[in-house]
Amino acid sequence: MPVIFISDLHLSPERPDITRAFLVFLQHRAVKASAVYILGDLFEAWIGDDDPSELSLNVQAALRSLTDTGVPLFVQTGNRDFLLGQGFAAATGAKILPEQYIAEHFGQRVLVMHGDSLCTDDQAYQRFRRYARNPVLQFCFKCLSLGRRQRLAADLREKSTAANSNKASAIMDVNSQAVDGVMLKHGVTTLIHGHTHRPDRHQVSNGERIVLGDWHSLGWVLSMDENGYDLQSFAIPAMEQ
Ligand code: LP5
Ligand code: MN
Repeated sequence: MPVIFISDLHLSPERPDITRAFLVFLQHRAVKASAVYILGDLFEAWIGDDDPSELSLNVQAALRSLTDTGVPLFVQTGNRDFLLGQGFAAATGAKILPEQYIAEHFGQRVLVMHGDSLCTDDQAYQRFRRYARNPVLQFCFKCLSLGRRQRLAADLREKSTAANSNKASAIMDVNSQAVDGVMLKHGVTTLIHGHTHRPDRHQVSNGERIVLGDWHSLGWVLSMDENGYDLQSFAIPAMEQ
């Protein structure tokens, strides 16, 4: 049975088609996997494990159904859902992984990451990242009401979209020295990440860098088995009006 890697679904109430495609994927595909890895940005914005929204509860229930069938589920956080925590892990049965994690399957060691920390040319983002990952700030944020957290998250999303429209595309991609450095540090020849929304397979100095795609009009899945990797996409059907 294959191991499956996905990332950047950006689930939100505005895109019920993607949520539906994900629930179908869990029921028909993920249940046949020997492990499922979600490498960050499962959600468009996660404001805390206490969010009682329909989307949050439905997705957590679906992930719990998956882990109840015995499929191990591993989740990394991304730059949109870095507040996913132990409440989410307890509700879903998922194991939350550190930012850099070595997955071992079929006799291979592979480094998995969300990928945002590799975008070192994007200095404005790296500054924001350090700020947003500050535990004291996160604690203060989680003390706010759900409504205020939602408004702050929406404000951050707006600022991010505006900032991105002024950034060169190359700046928002991974830095090749950062890639080489992290692969050397872990002694791996394969790195799998998401975040950049540029699905592809690249030969790099130390082996291969496989980039997962974001789910938009297409969904992306990387399947690994004893024969290697297969990066696949599929169409996400539109909702009937
Ligand atoms: O996300 P995306 O694709 O638009 O762009 C990312 C980088 N942007 C971000 C910001 C997120 O989108 C915000 C999501 C917040 C949801 C969770 C809320 C929890 C908040 C908890 C706070 C403790 O990640 C973007 C990159 C791009 O990827 C490509 O890599 O370029 O980086 C930026 O846009 C950063 C900007 O350059 C600067 C951001 C300005 C905001 C500063 C306001 C600070 C006020 C903070 C108040 C809490
Ligand atoms: Mn991301």
